[in-house]
Amino acid sequence: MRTFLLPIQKIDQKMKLKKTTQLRQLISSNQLEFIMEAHDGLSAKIVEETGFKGIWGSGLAISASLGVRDNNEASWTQVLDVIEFMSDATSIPILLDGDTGYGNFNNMRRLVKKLCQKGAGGVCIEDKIFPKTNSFLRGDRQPLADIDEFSGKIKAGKDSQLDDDFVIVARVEAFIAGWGLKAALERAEAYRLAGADAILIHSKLANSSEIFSFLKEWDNRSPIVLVPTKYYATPTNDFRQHNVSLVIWANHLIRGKITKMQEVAKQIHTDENLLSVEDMIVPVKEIFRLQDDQEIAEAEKRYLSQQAKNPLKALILAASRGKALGHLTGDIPKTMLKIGKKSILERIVSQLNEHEIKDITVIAGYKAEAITLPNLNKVVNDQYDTTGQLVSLSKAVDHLDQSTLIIFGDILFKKYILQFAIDDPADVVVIVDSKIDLESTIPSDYLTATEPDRQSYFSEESYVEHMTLTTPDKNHAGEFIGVMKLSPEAGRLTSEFIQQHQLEPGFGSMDIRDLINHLIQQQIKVKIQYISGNWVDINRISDLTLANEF
Ligand code: SPV
Ligand code: MG
Repeated sequence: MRTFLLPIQKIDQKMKLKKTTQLRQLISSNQLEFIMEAHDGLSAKIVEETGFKGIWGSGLAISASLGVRDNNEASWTQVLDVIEFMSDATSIPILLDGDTGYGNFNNMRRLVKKLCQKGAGGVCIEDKIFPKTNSFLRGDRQPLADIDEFSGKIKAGKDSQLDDDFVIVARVEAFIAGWGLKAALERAEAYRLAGADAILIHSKLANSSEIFSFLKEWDNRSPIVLVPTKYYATPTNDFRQHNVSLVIWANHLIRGKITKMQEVAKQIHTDENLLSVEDMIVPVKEIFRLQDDQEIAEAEKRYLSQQAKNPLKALILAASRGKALGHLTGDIPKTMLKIGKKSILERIVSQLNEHEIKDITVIAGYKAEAITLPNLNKVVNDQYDTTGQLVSLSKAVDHLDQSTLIIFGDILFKKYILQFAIDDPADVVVIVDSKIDLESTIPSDYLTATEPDRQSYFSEESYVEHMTLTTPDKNHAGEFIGVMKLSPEAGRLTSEFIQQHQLEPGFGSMDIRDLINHLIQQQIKVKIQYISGNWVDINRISDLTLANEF
């Protein structure tokens, strides 16, 4: 039988109960449970990863974080948008502080449906009049809802829930408005009979006397929820002993956040620099962790195109002076010589940019400080005068972990040439000019190949057999122009080669052709992309004329 393995994240989600069911279990378990206030996706996430089993979507905290008052100034849909972000960011249930239900029974019906759709676990509504005022403000003057009207609202909510386990908590404000125990009990009982899954009995006293007098009379008729913001000195065990089901820590993250924000803002304002706050706050990478950036990195591996997943980098070998160019390279390396209005290096870089290659590292040497182009990484081979290209390349081995173009810093070439290297999926690709001048007496990187350039679309693929620094002869299939591409695997072999050989005496004089010959010896196929002209390398003053014509 086949088994289908699910990615870990999916298993986690599958194993977790529905949020409504989780919340129902919190109010009906026979132990005291706790939920913690959150007011946005981030704080909700922090609540969950701290270990809380549920979230209080506090009206006070959400309105405060939106910069408005706890008087229904934020519309109910604006609150719902926040709840949606909170719910998406977490896997534990949210009990929304739904104030008065944002209107009458009909508004309550729509609210409950929408909360079910958006993945909340339940809603708590209080028996006040819309628009409400926070219970700790002018409490005595706050009018309470008519008991029947409020009971109808609870019934309407229960009748509209799309999920059997959705929780409706009825909050009794009788103590807040100064009506005393009898009124509180009368209301709580009416709401229980109307179908409320739990009763939140609220108090603004600094001690829990009202609450405990209520609990005594209530006698476990239904689950009880408390918000001990004002009577915070009451030992939690006392709630346990009174069979309280759920305690809400109602506003402590927003208060903690305000403390810290005021402290940090003041410090930066005073200091006019960031030195002293750096140790007071989380590093930016903690934000990325909380945003679960890691997940995107993994998803990219699965979903992005090869090119986007493994973007090309470029290394430009530009350490040499170009002595043959005399005074022209007195103050600058050859790569910075101007051909027309732009230096050779600028031209190479802008070609790379046109191919969307932005991660470019120049390996400088002679007059390295003269290389000042923006957006380039620069590493320096100090021994540029006595060493070859592989010593230069060794300065950038840690760049070879991705597909990499290696380009000599003293060549100019037509745009399509880079495209040939980019498009070829082979592990190692070299660009080879098959148009060679057999009369030339100038040594360069000539090579023999498995197939000559037949200049036909249907030609066999051709691979380098051997590359030598020599003058050309008829056995040569062409000249390596100084553009090659390495796959990550070829990059890894190149790094290994460099690491193994860099302490040996001969390493200092090795060039790219020695690397290519080594890769061939290791049975790595070095694929040729043939071109015919359309490039120049600049070695002598006479090359400058050619380059200018080019
Ligand atoms: C809230 O957190 O918004 C509440 C609790 O409703 S209280 O502020 O105590 O009224
Ligand atoms: Mg509230």
